Amino acid sequence: MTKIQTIRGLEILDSRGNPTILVEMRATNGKIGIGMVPSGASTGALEALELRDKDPTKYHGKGVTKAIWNIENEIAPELIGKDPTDQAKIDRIMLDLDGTPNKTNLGANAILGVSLAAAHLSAAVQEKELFEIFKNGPTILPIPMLNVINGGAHANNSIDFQEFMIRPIGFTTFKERLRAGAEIFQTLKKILEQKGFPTTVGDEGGFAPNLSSPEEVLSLLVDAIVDSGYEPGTEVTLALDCAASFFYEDGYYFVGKKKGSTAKRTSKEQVAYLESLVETYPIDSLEDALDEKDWEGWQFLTQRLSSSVQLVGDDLFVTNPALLKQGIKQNVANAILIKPNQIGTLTETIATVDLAKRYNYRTVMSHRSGETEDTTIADLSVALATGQIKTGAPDRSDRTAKYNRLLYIEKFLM
Ligand code: 2PG
Ligand code: MG
Repeated sequence: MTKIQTIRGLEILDSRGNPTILVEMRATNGKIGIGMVPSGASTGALEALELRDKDPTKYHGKGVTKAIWNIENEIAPELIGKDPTDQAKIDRIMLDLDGTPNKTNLGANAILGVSLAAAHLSAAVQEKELFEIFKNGPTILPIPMLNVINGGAHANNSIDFQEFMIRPIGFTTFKERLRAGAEIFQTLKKILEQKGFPTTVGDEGGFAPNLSSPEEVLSLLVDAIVDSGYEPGTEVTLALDCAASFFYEDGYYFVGKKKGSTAKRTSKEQVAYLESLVETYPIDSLEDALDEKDWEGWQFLTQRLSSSVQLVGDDLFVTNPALLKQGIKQNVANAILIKPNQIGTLTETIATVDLAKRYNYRTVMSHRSGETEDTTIADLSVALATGQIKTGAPDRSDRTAKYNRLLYIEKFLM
């Protein structure tokens, strides 16, 4: 049997220029698997722990050498000699070794790096594509959700909502979906230029102009869809990630926080406002529409909107099966964002997708705002048939790497 021979970690940079982890796992037959770990900016409070050095003299405290030490000195001795194709066992050994609910001993970034490297090594050892080793039913190419205007914690502009996405739903192939998205993105750039706005981009590659309100952004997006020759609502819809925790404080949703306004809404008023947006614009998906602690508000939101809109829990569920179970029980949301680094292992990530599907919650595979050239989530979206993926705008290599991998899978591998 081929066995794991070495596991090594390396401090690399993510797309924001902050340190993150690369893990290399080698097998006795010479095959190599490499995984790279992403990092969020608008993180949910209950996410598994991202271990940082907190040494102010290096990388402003964001170094990850302790996590790498854990990989090479705590995790590696337990995994060397084991079967690299047994993902569940590898992940289980790490979970037991860590022994905490939120991976606070070893760090979820250390654990996920190894989990990802093991998956890639498993594919290499079996001479299979990555998506093939995880598939447990029919595979499908996802609908991309392209984040074309960035705000919130992802851009230094005046917009409070974090992500304005386009969803090319009316096409049969991934290639056509991505082409529509890329065309609309280029049209949007022209419209912004014509109106005198800068077309510099935010953390996820979307434009980050100082637009005055969500309504102004949404109108521009509808214009960009129409001017590109597509029909809003049937061919291309809109999605928001409000990332509402960013502007929620003491039970109120602040309106125009980044512009310094102190106007605020109650939870019910915020739901009414979102309803009006959904009625006016072709929006069919709302992520983190309310704060992660506002479960009562979420129940009300779900009652009001779940029959017409996909309500995605991100910070709300943090890819955690226990929190998703609570959501299912309390009739909160109808979809879940899936981010492997929120929970820390691929085995747990897959379990959360399975649970969501069993209860008819829709699933959206997702990147983080701090990314690398690692494209594992593209393969996972196909293998687990999540149906949707969000991995930023159709520009910047950290984002297009995933979209390009999906084009490759569709053309050459399916
Ligand atoms: C989100 C993500 C990814 P971050 O909120 O959905 O777009 O952002 O990685 O900063 O949490
Ligand atoms: Mg989100």
